[in-house]
Amino acid sequence: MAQVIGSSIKRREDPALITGRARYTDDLQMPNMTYAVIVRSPYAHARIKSIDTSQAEALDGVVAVFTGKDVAESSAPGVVPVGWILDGLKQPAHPILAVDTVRYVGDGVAIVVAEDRYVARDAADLVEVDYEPLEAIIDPVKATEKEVPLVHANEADNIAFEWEIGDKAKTDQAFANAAHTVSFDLRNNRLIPHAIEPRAALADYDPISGHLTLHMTTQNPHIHRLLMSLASLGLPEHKIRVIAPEVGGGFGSKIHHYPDEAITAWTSMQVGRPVKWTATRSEANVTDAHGRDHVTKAELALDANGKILGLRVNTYANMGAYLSTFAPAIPTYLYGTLMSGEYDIPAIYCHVFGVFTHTTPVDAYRGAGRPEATFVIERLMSLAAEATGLDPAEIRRRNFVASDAFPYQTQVALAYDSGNYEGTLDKALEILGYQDLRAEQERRRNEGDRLLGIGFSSYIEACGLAPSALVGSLGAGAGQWESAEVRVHPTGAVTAYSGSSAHGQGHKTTFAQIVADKLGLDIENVEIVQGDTDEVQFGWGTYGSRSAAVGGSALSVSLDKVIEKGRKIAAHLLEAATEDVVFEDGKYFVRGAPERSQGWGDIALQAHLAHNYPADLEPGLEARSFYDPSNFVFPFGTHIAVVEVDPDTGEVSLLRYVAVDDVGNVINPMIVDGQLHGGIAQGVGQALWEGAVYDESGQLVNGTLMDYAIPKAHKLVFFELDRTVTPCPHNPLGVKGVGEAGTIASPAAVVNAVIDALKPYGIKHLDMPLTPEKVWRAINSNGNGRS
Ligand code: MCN
Repeated sequence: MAQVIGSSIKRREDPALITGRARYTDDLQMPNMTYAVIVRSPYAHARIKSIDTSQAEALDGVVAVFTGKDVAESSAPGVVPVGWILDGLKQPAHPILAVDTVRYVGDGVAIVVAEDRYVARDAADLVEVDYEPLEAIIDPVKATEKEVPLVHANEADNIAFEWEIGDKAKTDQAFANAAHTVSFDLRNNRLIPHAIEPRAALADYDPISGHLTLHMTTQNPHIHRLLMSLASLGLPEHKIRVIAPEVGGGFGSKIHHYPDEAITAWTSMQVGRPVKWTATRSEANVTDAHGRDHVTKAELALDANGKILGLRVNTYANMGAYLSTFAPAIPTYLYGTLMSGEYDIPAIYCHVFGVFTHTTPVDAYRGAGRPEATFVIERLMSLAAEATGLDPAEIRRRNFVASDAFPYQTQVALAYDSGNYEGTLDKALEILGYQDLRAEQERRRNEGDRLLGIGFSSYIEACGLAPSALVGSLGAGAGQWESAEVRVHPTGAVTAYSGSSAHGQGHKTTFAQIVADKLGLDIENVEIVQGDTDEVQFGWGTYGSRSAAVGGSALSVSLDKVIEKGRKIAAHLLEAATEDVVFEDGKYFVRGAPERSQGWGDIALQAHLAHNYPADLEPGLEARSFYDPSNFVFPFGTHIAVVEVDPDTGEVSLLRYVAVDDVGNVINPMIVDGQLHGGIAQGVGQALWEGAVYDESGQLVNGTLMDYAIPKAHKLVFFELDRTVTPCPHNPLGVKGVGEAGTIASPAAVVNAVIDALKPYGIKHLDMPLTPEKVWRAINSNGNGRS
């Protein structure tokens, strides 16, 4: 039988998606349903003097209006918790509706419920909030200074936490001994996630049974059930059912526990009717947790041969007005620990301030800390190439962790599982035709043609977060194992329940491939169920590119269990010893005698009939596993961007993009390529076009798609992808994650390419996004411009 794992089976999800049959939260209708609109602060910082809801309440069709005071006076805890605690972390209260102070534009102050969404919208405009505007602080560096507005008045300052990793003294010593040092200051631009489907919730509280059913746009239904129960609603966990219907992308933004879904659920409990809330696009842009937003100084010390001696990084991470669910982990354990990149670096020190400002909270966005770390190290490597006169490919090669050095313990906590960094670099150079391209670059420079730039990013990422005991010791309020239950039906067909929760990644295809491959089944006989806390055993959900490595492994372990049980039944039927029975291509037979066999379906039927059956075995064929890996997985690769810069306009065009990735064994090559395509596009977006811009008063000035530029297909190129395969040594499938790889690698590749193109102008660094205006000004500010 053909191997199913490793085949580019078409996504089983797509027919429903592309024919419009898929049902998203906002498509759902319930009898007696009402619609909610959340009234939001137009100020970044203000005191709420009073709220008058009387006009809104008087509007025909309005069911109820609630404010933060109503929540505070109810029996519900009514807060949004923090899910990752660092030493010394400030944890100011975060109510699900603001009570006396608003802290960012978009902070919710009231909720209006009406018979239809248009009445709710009109009534929201009738809620009169009397604000006393206060001075806002937006810049994360300024926010740490003295005499600045405090985001949380009862805290001493705006520093949410201070965190460090590595050895400062040893790193300082490395710099003292260096033949070359390079440094740069950077702003890693703030990004808005822009999942195609905005966040939405449909809460249905039944006052008789006390049960709440909450359909919502979530990447992790069980986490949301837990936090709704503990922190927001105070309902017993077993009386809450969270369901993720079709979810139209998340990119991290649907991990977090937001006030909005909680207040929707709380409101349904008050009115005793179903309540639906769906964010508008502009609302999503000010309330979905943003990503990145670091201000960093980074320095690299090297010896005379271009070998790295030390790396020093100081970062101010903008956390926004409140700590979002996993926000404290992003600029710390998902950032500082990645600083060694693919390199053997003997001394590293990374220091981080997490800072409150009057802006939208910042949390995980595709890559989450790892793109920021990769940007630091990969820009430094290109600056170091320049300083040492080495080719950017050569300086990387000189510093790679050798392929025989795994497992490799870095100076910043992580132990890389397996790798072959030269392998991906060599392959990428070959695909690119590197030497010819450099010659072409030289020719263009000499002939005054449009500028050509070649940019490298040899990245590593840590994903498939684990093990639970370790992340717990680092402050996680979550486990990082994953669950899978396999139910074999009497015909041998299988329904598998996974604690992962896909929202675009194609688990219904890839997880079914794992089942079909292991059991020798046609994939049509496999169904994957996710995203419903009443149907699926507890699981931690989908983020951190963990589902294949952790959720897929849990599934594999459960499959091994049902295969093992089947072996006992087969041994009984074949009148052989269990250890002599083998299972291959969906059949059990005595080793060496395949002509007498029991098929998977025969065994499944016998397990249910239990007529001719081993005496000491229970009937039925089901297994459940909770898989807790022994380590993260560490995918890696080399991405190379080739750009053209028009010196007259500053316009950057992407000419080629070569990506050679290694994600271990591959379950579905087409899905893996698709994940890379999406990720690369998002990373190119960060490098060239995207960035949330706040004015001094805290208004998000580009909060609509008219002025926030997300990548468009015609601005991109056909990505040239290839891979090497270095299996993960510690999970049963040998897989590593791929969901974020493209986003992690690509910003540095593109920026390195643009700076390479601008070399004749002596430009060392420009902050993302590299808009035509920024590039044009840089060219002209050095007096070299042609205009
Ligand atoms: N896969 C595979 N072989 C591998 C690794 C993965 O075939 N060696 C397959 C998996 O089985 C899965 C897909 O590739 O179908 C992605 O797997 P994985 O890397 O495990 O990532 P997750 O499924 O955990 O998805 C999370 C990841 C993250 S963190 C973000 S952010 C992201 C991403 O996935 N958001 C996405 N991809 C996205 N894709 C879509 N369409 N929408 C999003 O919001």
